[in-house]
Amino acid sequence: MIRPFPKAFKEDGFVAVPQFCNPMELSAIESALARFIDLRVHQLPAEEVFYEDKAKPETLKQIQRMHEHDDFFGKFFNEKPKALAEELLGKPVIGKNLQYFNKPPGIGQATPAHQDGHYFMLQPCQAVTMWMALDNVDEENGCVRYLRGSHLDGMRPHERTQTLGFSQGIANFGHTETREEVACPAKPGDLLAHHALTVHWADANASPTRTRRALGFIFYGESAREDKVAHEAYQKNLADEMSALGKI
Ligand SMILES: O=C(O)CCC(=O)C(=O)O
Repeated sequence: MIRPFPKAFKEDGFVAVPQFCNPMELSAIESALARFIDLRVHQLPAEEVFYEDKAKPETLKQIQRMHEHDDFFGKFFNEKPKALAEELLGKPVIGKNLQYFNKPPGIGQATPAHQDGHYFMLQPCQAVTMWMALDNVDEENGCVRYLRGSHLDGMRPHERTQTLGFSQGIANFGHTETREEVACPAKPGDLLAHHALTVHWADANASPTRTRRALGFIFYGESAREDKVAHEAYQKNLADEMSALGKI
């Protein structure tokens, strides 16, 4: 039996929504994205744009806060994704981030296992992240993977990683996991949504030819309180470190 999305989200900590965007919506997103990459990316602060190799524009891997820099993405973010976030969390939400993710062919790195709530620093930890495929994403080019029900186990200890864009990963991940691992292949327009406590990760892009592009949408429950001081201090230290290493 197919469970309603909020029920699946509550029980599993994630839900797959096939064809969240139709071909017409996707085509509008692709045009806006191409325009954004062409015209806006070079104006953004270094800590909002990451490349696998910053000397090679074709290795663009992440853009942050696109909704703040572009009217199309600002409007889109606050329509369908926001409505779904409110349905899944069962409460009003605030849009926090619209991100672009890519894993360029052959060099796109793995995403370490993590819980988004560790980055968000919220009390209580009520937030939802959505991830919508723009390419065909499968096991070869690094589909998202979840531990089903892991949002029920609370926050796990994280430690520093050397992955640009995912600086924290779960310590000792994989040593004693008991929850079921679920790989989530997706087609363009398919969306995954997960709770901020759900453990997830993705492999590197092992395809020599295929990109692995996606948009991410992050919404916090309106009543969740952010530790802004700690969050900004962490982000600043990280940006200083990345800059000193020549990574951004
Ligand atoms: O694109 C990925 O590999 C991971 C994205 C992710 O971790 C997230 O959206 O929370």
